[in-house]
Amino acid sequence: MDSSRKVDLKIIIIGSLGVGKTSLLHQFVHKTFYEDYRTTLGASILSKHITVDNNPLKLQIWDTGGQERFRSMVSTFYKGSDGCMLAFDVTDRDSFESLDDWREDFLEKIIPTEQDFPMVVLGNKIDLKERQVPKETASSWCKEKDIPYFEVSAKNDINVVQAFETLARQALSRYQGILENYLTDSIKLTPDDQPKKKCC
Ligand SMILES: Nc1nc2c(ncn2[C@@H]2O[C@H](COP(=O)(O)OP(=O)(O)OP(=O)(O)O)[C@@H](O)[C@H]2O)c(=O)[nH]1
Ligand SMILES: [Mg+2]
Repeated sequence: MDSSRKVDLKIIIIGSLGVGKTSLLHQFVHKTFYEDYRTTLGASILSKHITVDNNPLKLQIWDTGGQERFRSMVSTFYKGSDGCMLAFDVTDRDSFESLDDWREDFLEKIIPTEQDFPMVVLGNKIDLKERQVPKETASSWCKEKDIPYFEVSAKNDINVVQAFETLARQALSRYQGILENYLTDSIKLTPDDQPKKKCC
């Protein structure tokens, strides 16, 4: 691929209320963290330019609100995603238990459904002591589904960049695969395959 051409990738972050989705994105994009909580109403978009394996990328990152009342609205934003971050809070067992629903809902709504769609799981707030989800429990859930798992802290900036880069790498590789298939299909339409026009 031409390394000078910037690829645009749409990344979406989903997960239950208050798990730290907005904080993770702000830490990644602006290197800032706020203790106060302002819930995300619907969705908002941030962007960041990064380079992964010498490939310049523009990430368009969609932050979504975890409130139940936005659930159906949020799912309309899944379309066209190149990668998905599933976030939960390691101090909130319910947020981990609802990961299955978030994942299923996402895979159901992207068309066509791809079981190996680029995804990462983030277990956030590992800086807190009141853990309810052991690392082993989360990583075995992820292993079963073949999804990379990261224990992160938006507050202390632990593993946040690594998680984004892993997802971007997966999303880029899928994107390149789609592009290659598209080009191969175009090449198949050589003049020999065209119906010959009869000369009059
Ligand atoms: N200690 C600690 N607190 C965090 C961390 N990440 C987020 N928080 C706090 O958790 C609260 C919720 O964070 P948000 O980033 O707004 O959560 P959200 O998932 O975007 O919430 P919704 O938009 O309502 O779905 C805020 O008070 C944050 O300061 C973290 O890594 N450690
Ligand atoms: Mg938010």
